[in-house]
Amino acid sequence: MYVASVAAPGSDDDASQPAGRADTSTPAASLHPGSAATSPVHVAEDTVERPKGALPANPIPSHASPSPKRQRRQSPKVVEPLSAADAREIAAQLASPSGHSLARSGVVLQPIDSALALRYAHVRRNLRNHDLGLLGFRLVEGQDDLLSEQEAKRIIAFCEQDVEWEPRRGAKGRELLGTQRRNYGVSMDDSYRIVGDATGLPAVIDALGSRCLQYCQAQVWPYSCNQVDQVARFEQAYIQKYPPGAAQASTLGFHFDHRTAYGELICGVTICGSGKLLLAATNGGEFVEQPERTMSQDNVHTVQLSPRSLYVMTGLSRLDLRHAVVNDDDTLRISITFRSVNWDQARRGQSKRATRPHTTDAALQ
Ligand SMILES: O=C(O)CCC(=O)C(=O)O
Repeated sequence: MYVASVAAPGSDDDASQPAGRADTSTPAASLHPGSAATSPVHVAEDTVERPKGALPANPIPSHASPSPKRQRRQSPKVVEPLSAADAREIAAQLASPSGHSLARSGVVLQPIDSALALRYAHVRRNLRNHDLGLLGFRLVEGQDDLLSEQEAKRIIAFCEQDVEWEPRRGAKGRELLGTQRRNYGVSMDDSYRIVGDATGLPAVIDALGSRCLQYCQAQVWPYSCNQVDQVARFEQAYIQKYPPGAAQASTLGFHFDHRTAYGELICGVTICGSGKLLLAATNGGEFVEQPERTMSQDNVHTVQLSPRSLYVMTGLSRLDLRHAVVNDDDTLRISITFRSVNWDQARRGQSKRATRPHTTDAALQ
């Protein structure tokens, strides 16, 4: 059992809190079962020594009649840990059409029963200490058959020769200086709406995407909402370069990959370099401002990425948490993000504007 200070769902846990802002809610317990904080916290009685007969300076102890708000903060409640069944239930609600719209407005926990909402709110506030596996996330490292060193070199050589790199674009098409990206396959406009049809991926990129998909389809994904084995192929490969050093351009701000236009399964491969993937229920932006501070927050989970690793997002890590990237290493990072497309959904918001590769940041919903 865990003990947490209780906040009304949708308050300090609200998804609208920016990552750069410290989470001021202070849970009274860690997530480690069996720690000292696993039993309810007792507020100490008045222990100040007074001369015999003297009244306390304030005869009414300050905690005797707290305001309802204070009372709520001061009385910790026992919070059960999030179970596998809970994680699946919340993810399933999010994947349903109404759950999705609730997620967009940041009140995802409202319709879920309150005990479950409380457990999940606790997880979101303490994501740093939480097992992301339960939220449908997986990191795969050291799998040469997915991406060998030789193959990585081939992909880098292909990118260097063939790729027309361009900067990402932020609000109103503004170029985000120092950023570099290239999109293959399904095209997007800067608002992340799909433009036109699939065009296919270059063979060397497609081969990597197929291996990632095959790998995923050979695994069990108990916390995904949609069947991973129903994904036919990845139709988009989005390549990005992150210069070293945690400068602004070495980061990608918190965002969702569009949650209806793209399939639930997202595969991210670090072709070279390393860096960090951040997950949080938080607001987005074009860059991660103050990366160190952001990564030290309790509500942010940071995953160290190694060269040639693959991360996979499904379930809550995909549908409820935003992700961001920080390359705070001293080498260039090149990544490829593979996505499948839900064509019915994607066409609904299809843009009539001119075709232009998208910016991932514009995917903020
Ligand atoms: O570089 C990465 O691994 C992440 C890229 C990403 O989040 C995106 O393209 O949406």
